[in-house]
Amino acid sequence: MRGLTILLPTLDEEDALLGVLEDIPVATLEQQGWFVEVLIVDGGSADATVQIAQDFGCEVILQKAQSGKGAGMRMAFEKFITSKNSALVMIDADGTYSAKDIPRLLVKLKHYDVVMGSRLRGEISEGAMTRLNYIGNHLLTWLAVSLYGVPITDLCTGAWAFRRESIEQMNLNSIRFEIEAEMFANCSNTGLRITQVPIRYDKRIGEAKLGSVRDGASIFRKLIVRKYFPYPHNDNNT
Ligand SMILES: Nc1nc2c(ncn2[C@@H]2O[C@H](COP(=O)(O)OP(=O)(O)OP(=O)(O)O)[C@@H](O)[C@H]2O)c(=O)[nH]1
Ligand SMILES: [Mg+2]
Repeated sequence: MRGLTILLPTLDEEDALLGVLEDIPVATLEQQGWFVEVLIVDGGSADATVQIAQDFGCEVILQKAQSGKGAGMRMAFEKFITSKNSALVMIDADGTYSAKDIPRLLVKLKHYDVVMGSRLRGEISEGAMTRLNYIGNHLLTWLAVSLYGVPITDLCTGAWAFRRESIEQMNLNSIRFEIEAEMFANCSNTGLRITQVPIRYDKRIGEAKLGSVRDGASIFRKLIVRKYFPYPHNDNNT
């Protein structure tokens, strides 16, 4: 059996988290040869999120120094590297993604280094994505494809699968929701084999933390910056 880390970033997801955890198809994953470990990185929830995660038996990382999904993912990647696990799947913990899609992502990972779940090629249920976010997601994806030449269909997806080596080579400095753009830029710049599978996208449970305009602008900026400066400069956030 090979080790699989399922990584869930959380911030005040007490209404959604348990459903996501219960949906993880452990038996199917074991049949595929995976031993499953769930890792939660929490950005400072003020609700029962952390308690729910601990009661379920998940390992929990608390972001004490800096909040933000990007900062959390980077902490979790460092933790993953200290494990012996062979692959990592991340999905948002807000009930928008289905953990039942994880085995399909992993099947593709046999032949690729990175697998992205595409909402825009999959099924978006009614009310799950605002019109503004729908247009923004298409524009940012188009920009990413134009700059990096890798034919993806959904840059800002929150569902990804990585081989261990893909995480090991990751060099990132994102703090908030520009993390997905930076992961894509990094994997493209280093020539990793990236593919995608269509996935379902449902209406969020609980409140969104992403601000469409503010975060859309920093995703745009990150795509441009990483095209010309492929690696982070530590003294500032470029
Ligand atoms: N660790 C950590 N996770 C966070 C933080 N902020 C948000 N998240 C989680 O990151 C995931 C994505 O956040 P959302 O608020 O759903 O943002 P989004 O999915 O891009 O936007 P919506 O489409 O509006 O839901 C969710 O599981 C959040 O709980 C944070 O500061 N730290
Ligand atoms: Mg969401």
